[in-house]
Amino acid sequence: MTTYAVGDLQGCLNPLQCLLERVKFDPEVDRLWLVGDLINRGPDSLGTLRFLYAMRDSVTCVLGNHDLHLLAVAHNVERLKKNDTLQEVLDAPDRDDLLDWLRQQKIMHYDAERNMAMVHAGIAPQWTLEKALKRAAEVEEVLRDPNRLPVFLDGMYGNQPDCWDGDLKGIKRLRVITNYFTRMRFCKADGTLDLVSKEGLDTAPSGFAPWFSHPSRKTRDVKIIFGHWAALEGNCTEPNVFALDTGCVWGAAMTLMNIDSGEMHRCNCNEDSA
Ligand SMILES: [Mn+2]
Repeated sequence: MTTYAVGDLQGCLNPLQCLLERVKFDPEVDRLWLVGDLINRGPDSLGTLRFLYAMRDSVTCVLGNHDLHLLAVAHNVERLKKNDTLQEVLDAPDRDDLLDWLRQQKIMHYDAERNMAMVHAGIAPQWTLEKALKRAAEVEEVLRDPNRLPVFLDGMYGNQPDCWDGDLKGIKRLRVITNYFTRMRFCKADGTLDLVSKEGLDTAPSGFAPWFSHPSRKTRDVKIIFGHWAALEGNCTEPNVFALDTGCVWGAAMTLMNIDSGEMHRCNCNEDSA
């Protein structure tokens, strides 16, 4: 049994299948971890979801901002944006199966045996592993509760509050937790978020740095796999932190990592992007 992790798919099914074939992935025995943003912007969001759903027993997945956006649109609390390529999912006869599966996925995954965590964007630097798992579980619980889900999806958008505070309650609390796990790139050592800057490393406002680079970060002893930040191009010099989004949907490449050996595979997928 081998466990692999793959970067943001964003509806790029062909490169995913190309990578799985290359490592002779066998869903009967191997496992696939996904850093989220399974869909949107790319050519085949529906095909990607169906492919993963069919092999769901072999999949471990955390949700990204695009996945949450799809859930919000499906619950009519948000409208499709100009560049969204999600209509085919919304119109699909099996959409309820796919969307129900999606909202059962995690916000943060932790494998104790490997001391390895997986999140879409990052982990707030001021949170220990235990705190981060508890905060993620708060959002996971709401996603699984059909009665609370629409209110959460409706209220999750926004850049405020821009810092965690244990006294936060209700939707503000869930919003800032969601922003750390699914949207964060730059923050201050105390966890204050900057959600406005563009992706480039040179765009950080003064006092802000990539979430993983703060020396006081409390998860430095945990291996962390993340996606979301294509501009890093997979280059993260921080020990034990692995950036897997290599911008497949933008015409670059998709990255698959053997999480035990560290071996990386890339599929260049220019020809597959519509
Ligand atoms: Mn993302």
